[in-house]
Amino acid sequence: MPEPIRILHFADLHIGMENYGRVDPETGLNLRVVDFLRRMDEVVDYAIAQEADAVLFAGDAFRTRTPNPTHQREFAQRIRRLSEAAIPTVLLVGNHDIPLMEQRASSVEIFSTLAVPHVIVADHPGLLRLETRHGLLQVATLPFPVYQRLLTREQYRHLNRDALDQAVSGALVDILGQLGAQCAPDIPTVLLGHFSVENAHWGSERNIMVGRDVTVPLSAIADPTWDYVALGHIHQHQNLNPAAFPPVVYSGSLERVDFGEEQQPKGFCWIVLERGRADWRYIELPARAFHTLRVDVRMEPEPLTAIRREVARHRLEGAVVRLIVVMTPDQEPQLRDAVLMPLLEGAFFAQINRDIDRAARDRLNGLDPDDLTPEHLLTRYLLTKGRVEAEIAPYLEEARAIFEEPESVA
Ligand SMILES: [Mn+2]
Repeated sequence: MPEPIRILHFADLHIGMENYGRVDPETGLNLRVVDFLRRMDEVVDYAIAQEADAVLFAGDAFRTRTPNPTHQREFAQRIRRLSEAAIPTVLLVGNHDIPLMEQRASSVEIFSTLAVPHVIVADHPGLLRLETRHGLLQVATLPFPVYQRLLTREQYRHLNRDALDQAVSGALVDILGQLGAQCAPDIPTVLLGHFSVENAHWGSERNIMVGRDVTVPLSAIADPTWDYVALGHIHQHQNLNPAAFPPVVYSGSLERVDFGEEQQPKGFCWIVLERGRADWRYIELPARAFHTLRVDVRMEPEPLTAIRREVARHRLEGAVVRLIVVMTPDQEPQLRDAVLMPLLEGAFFAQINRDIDRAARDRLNGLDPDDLTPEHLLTRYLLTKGRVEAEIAPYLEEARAIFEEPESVA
């Protein structure tokens, strides 16, 4: 019997996320970037200490497709540690890594250009055979789908958006079939992908996604051709095939990007793999905590006491904190930042949002927001931000695709 292969699967690093941070004078780096890099250190430490046979990164290394040289250096230093430990490491290309023009380089292509030992960049669909310390491992790679590459010019020009999504989804299913057919049947096999799977639970990031995002049906990937499906793209960790084989797993991101991820654990996956069998577990990392404190003081004779009470219920030390206070216009003068901020002392980052009773309805000219469609609300919002009607159409067009999404569970 061959010994099983031990694999570390992680995804969605997004180095360069700086919101809620500030510059650290010692390193010159934004402290939130330092958080993300610490998590990557923990991943690399774990892989080396546990003698991983392979590391599979499921895409989105940086926040943007043009990361700055400092962020590139920090990422490369950590990949170098895996390379020096002779751990085969696959870097899959996610949507945040893809150049706008096909001829240009992805943000991780430099590793293949320099032929960094043991590091493989996967920027197109394909089948890798990795020689690990515990034998061969097959890795089928499916990076983020680029419409222009998967469709013919004719299709791309003439199909409407729903038909386009259908066509791309169909193309991906075809590619999955072809990759599966190339696999040797007796070798442990992983599918490594960066895309959305039907019925996956989204956190808030769906709201900030722009552009197209095709969805692959779960039935197309929950196939025993694969012993484990390692996914990236959605930041919330989840197994989409919990009752059956193989596991279809989003490892999720390593750090919280915003308050939408407040409730999500953050970490990576460790898999002990044999042909026909995957024992895997989720390893949680000490990501920085996010806390939303919401206090409605409109009926409170002593609003400050009510706020103090809510603050005392949370551990704010080192956390990113937002305090939302629902108040009346009369209460506003006694609840200024100078009064509230000291209550949040010890937080890593604190922000105060005042939700003043009158404001929302005034901007809506007396209309009840509950009676308005999302399109109406977005239009009103853009108008109050000084946009003219003609500029609003493209926003609505993009937003409609989001509004039409079925209610997300997360
Ligand atoms: Mn992504």
